[in-house]
Amino acid sequence: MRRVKLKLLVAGAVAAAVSAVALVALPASAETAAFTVTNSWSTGYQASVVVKNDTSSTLATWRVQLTLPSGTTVVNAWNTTTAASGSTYTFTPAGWNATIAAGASTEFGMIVDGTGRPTACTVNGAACGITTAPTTPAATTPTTVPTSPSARPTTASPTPSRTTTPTATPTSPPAGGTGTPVGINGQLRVCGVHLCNRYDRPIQLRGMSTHGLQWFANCYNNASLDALATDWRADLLRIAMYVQEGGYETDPPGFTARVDTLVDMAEARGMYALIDFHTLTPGDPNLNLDRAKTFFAAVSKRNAAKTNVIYEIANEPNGVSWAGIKSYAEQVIPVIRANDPDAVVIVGTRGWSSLGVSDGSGSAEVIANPVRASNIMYAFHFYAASHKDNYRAELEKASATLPMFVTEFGTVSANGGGAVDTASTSAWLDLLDRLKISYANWTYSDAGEGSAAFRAGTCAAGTYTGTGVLSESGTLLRNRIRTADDFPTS
Ligand code: IDC
Repeated sequence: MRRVKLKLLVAGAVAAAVSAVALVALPASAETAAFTVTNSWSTGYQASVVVKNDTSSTLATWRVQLTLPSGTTVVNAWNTTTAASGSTYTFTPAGWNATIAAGASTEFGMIVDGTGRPTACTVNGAACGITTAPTTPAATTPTTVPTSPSARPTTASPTPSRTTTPTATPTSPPAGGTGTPVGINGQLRVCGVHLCNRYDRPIQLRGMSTHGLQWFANCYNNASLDALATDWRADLLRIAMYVQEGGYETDPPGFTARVDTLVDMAEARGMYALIDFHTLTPGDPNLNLDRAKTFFAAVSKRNAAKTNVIYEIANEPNGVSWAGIKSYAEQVIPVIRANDPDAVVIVGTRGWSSLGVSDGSGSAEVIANPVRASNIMYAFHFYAASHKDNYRAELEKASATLPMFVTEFGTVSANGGGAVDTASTSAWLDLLDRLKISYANWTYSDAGEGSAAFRAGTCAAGTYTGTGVLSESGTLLRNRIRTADDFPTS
C-alpha cells in the first residue's frame, strides 16, 4: 500500500478565528490531500479538497474518504463523484480528473450542512489521523459571519442524495393566492438536475419573456400581466433587461426600479419572476462585470425575502470561452448569495446559450468544469426554425447531468423574425415537457417580428386577452402554456 500523508488546513474568515490547524506526520513522498474550509456560516460551510501527487510517477486515480460527526452532512459536491455510507463520504474522480501527473494536483469542493469538521479521513485507502478542528465556536456570533459579498458563502442545496424529509409546511405566505404557481410551489431550489418545489418535487415552469424593457415599456402593465397570469395561465415572467442598446447602462437606477416593479407585479399574480441581465452585444459578460455586480447586489437585496425570484446572470454569452463565463459566474453568484442565499441562479452558456453547440463545442466542457456554486442551473436557448435535431440531442444529453432551464426560445428564426416553424417548435416543447425543463418564450410583446406573441399595435390598444390579439406564435404558445400544470404537493 502506498504511504500517504494528509494535511488538514482550515482557513476562511470564521475558521481563522479558531486557528484550527492539524498536521499529521508525513512521509517524504506520497499523495496528499488538503481539506480547507473556504467559507463558513452559522449552519454550514463550504470546503475544498486538493489532492496532490507528490510522487515522481503518475497517479492513476484517487479516493478520499471523510467521516463527519452526527448532524453534519455533505449536501452538494462538485468536480467529484460522491457516495455516502452512514456518516462516511467517499469522493472519487468526476470522470476527467482521475489521473494526476507527478507533481500535479486536482481539486474538488463541497457544501456541508452542519458545523462539524471531519473526524476521520483516508486518502487512497490509507488511514490518516486528524486532529479535529473545533466546531467553529466563533460562527455562532453574527459578527463573525462574512459580510462582504465576495466572502459570503453559497447555501446548501438539495441533491439526489438528500436524505431529509421534504417539508410540507410552507415557510412563507403564498404569493398571489394559494392556487397560483408561487402559492403552490413556494421557494424553488435545484434538486439533482431538476427545478424542485417546496415539496422537493420536480416541476416545470412555462411562461413568457418580455422584449427589451427600453423599447416595449407600454406592453408591461396591470392588464397585460393579468392576461399572462389568468388568460395564459403562465407560471413565469422573464424580465429581459438589456444592458446595452439603450438599456441598463444608460440609467442604472431607473432600470433597476423597473425590474423591481415587474417582480412585484409578477408576485402579486403568483408568477415567478426571472430577472434577466440581458447581455448580448458585447458577448463577453466580463465586460459588464462591474455593472452586473452593482445590479445584482441591488435586486438581490431588495427582493431577498420574496419566494418568486430567479436570477439569470448573463443572457447569451458569445465570443467568449466557457472558462470566461465560469469566471464571471463565480464572481457574480456570491454577490447574489450574500443577500438572497436560497434563490436559484441561472448561468448562460457559450455560443448564445447553446451549451456551446453554435460555437462548434458542446456540454462536455461544462460538465468537465462546472461553476463552483450550489443551487444553480444552466441556460439553453433555441430558435425553432434555426436550431433542430443536433441542438435537441445536445440538450437532452446535457440534461442528464446538468440542471437546465430554457430561459429563452423562439418559434421562428434566430434573428427573431421569419415564419413560425410549427413542427420544430412542437418537437422542442414536447422534449421540454418530457424532460421537465422550464421555459420562457421570446416575446410577450407586439414587436413587428414573427417571434412576438401579439399583433402590432396591441399594447397601445390595451387589450391582451383572448386569441384575437395574438400572432401565430402567440396562439401556439398560449395554447401550450394554458394547459394544466403538474405541480405535486406531496
Ligand atoms: C432581438 C429582438 C429584436 C432586437 C434585437 C436587438 O427580437 O427586436 O432588435 O434583439 O439586439 C436572442 C437574444 C434576443 C434577440 C433574439 C432575436 O437573446 O435579444 O432579440 N435572440 O434575435 N438570441 C437569439 C435570438
